Amino acid sequence: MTRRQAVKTTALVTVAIATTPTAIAQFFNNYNLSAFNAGEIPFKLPLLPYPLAALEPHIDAHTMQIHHDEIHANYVKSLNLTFGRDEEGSRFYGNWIIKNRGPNETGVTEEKWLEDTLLKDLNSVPQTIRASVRNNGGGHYNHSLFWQMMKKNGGGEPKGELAETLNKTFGSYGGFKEKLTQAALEQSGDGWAWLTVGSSALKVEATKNEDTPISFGREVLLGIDVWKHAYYLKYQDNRADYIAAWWNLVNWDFVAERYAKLKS
Ligand code: MN3
Repeated sequence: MTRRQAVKTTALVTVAIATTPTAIAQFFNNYNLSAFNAGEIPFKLPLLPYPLAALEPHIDAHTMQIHHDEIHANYVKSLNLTFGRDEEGSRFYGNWIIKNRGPNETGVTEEKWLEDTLLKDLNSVPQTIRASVRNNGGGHYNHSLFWQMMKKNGGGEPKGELAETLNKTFGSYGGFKEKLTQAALEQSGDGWAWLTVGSSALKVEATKNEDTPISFGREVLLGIDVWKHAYYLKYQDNRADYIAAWWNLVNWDFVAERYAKLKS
């Protein structure tokens, strides 16, 4: 997907949400204005943990700028539009939201709520907003992790327990690398390839669009975005070169920490 197409698609999503005011109004007809502060932005775009140019030459600054500042930002914006809409500066939420979350009362962030409740149980999300939560919420979750899974001068091989488990599961680190590379190459169209952990230990898998493994009972350890917006400017249609370059960025410390936290 070219940048123009990506922007157009995102714009269509936004328009689709904004042009169904009746459905939104019906859904939010008992909204409680007092539950949220005026001007509050519930879901937030995280800052990149490094400058836009930090991942060069593997991923260029312009791609990062579009990817983070526009594409990820649009997921966040669309997600916020899904749960409420700006009306003269104030934002309102439906009773369902107020009943089913409690960030303001409990200190649980919107992002934690998205992860633990919405994405892990998409069927519990009202049908009116389920597709948006799946796409925009999945996009927000996936990208928030993706930025942290990379770093300047990353790459190499993992150490410690994660390395041992990778060896045990895939025969060797090389075996794992080949499997994830293959999954990333074979994902047709937009999507992601992942290393996940769950009851059946480590697994390499792929998802379409912004579907995220946590919606299918898995936890994410590492993932590569193979949407064209992630590489098209620099690599055009050569996804294989992008994937090969991406391995030089993997933040294994971050992945190992997640593994230690999630394996039990
Ligand atoms: Mn992306």
